[in-house]
Amino acid sequence: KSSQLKPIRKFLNENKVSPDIQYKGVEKGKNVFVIHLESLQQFVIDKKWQGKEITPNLNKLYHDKNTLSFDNFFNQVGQGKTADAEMMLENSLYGLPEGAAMVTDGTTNTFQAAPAILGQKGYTTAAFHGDVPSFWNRDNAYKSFGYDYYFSKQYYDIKPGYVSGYGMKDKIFLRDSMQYIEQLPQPFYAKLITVSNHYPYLISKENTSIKPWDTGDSTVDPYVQTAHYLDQSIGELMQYLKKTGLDKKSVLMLYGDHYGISNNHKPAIAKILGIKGVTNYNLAMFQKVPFMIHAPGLKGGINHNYGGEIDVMPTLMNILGVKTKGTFEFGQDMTAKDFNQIVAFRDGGFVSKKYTKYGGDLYYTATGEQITDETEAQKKEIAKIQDYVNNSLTNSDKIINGDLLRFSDLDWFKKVNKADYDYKKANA
Ligand code: GP9
Ligand code: MN
Repeated sequence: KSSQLKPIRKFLNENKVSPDIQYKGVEKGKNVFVIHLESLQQFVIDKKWQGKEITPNLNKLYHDKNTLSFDNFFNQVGQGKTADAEMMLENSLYGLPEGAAMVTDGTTNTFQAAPAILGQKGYTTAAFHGDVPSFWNRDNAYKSFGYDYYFSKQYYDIKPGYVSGYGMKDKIFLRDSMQYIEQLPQPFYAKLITVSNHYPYLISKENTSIKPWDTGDSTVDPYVQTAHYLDQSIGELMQYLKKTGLDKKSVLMLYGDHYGISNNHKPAIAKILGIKGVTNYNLAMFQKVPFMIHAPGLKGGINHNYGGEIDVMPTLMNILGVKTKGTFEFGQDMTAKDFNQIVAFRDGGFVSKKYTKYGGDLYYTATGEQITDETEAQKKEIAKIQDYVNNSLTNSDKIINGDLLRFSDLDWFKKVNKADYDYKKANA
């Protein structure tokens, strides 16, 4: 019943922030490129290996005067990995405690997703992915999200050597996606999902231009090579955008979806980070992923606010000047003055400006010093953060598990009708 939404609305209202004025609508009407950087972690940014930058192209973008970059941005995914990232980024709803919401609920639920919202504001929306359409149930979930087009493997002319691991090699995938990008009526919102930097980090000889790490952990060591290749593919994309002039008309949003190196590889992580032992604090900080918004004329700089994937949609919509009044967004505008800076992890852990809780241990976020005997005042502060985290997660879960958005009527938003969409290629 619609009454089930009431307490959730109340919770969201209590935690509302006023979007930042400085960024409000500054990129109104521009094309949007959402660039999914598979498994890319923040620690590789500005990092060298054997005297070579791992991600020279992303580093350049990261420090560009027209890039709003974040250095305390965390992935918040659960078992749904990529799918959870997509759910958070485009709905500001969390993935579920178990499974992948895009799979379990993506076909049947009602959503108020970014592609649908932008589509109704005059955008053409398209997702690109160089693998089978059904991975993570994208072929159904994208209809529910309101994507006009979904270009998956069948839309590409795949030649021998084009595929590695989870799909087309990033350089080829991005290059061959442009024939469709060029045909999209503008303004468009285009999401490009890379895959080459996915475990087990397979890379062919001719694509290799940096040596593997030497931690001795063979699961981890080639990560640096595929990350470097992913970065090169972004470099080539940037060149293309410059050549065609699309860079002047577009916002580029880039994000790493989740860790590539899991917490099961502590000795290797210690070696890569150059630290003696790995604490739960180190592991929490290891969950940082890149997040950047680049556009001509955008006021850039490195923002140090603590935020995460759930906060992307409100942040982007503010920059695009798109109002989403009445939607159920669990994130906040990361550029807002009163941004709460609480990052909820799917297991109930968190990072906040002051405290971090990870693997059951408590730390000061700024220093990494462990807190073992909290004062009464600290206990109260921490309980308040924990309450917010728990309520945020459970309220979001209620929406997805109960398909509650079917009860939300917005006067400015028409509910998505999945039957309006068909992603099958003619004669395929
Ligand atoms: C597959 C790709 C990988 O299409 O997005 O998903 P992941 O294993 O990272 O969740
Ligand atoms: Mn992924």
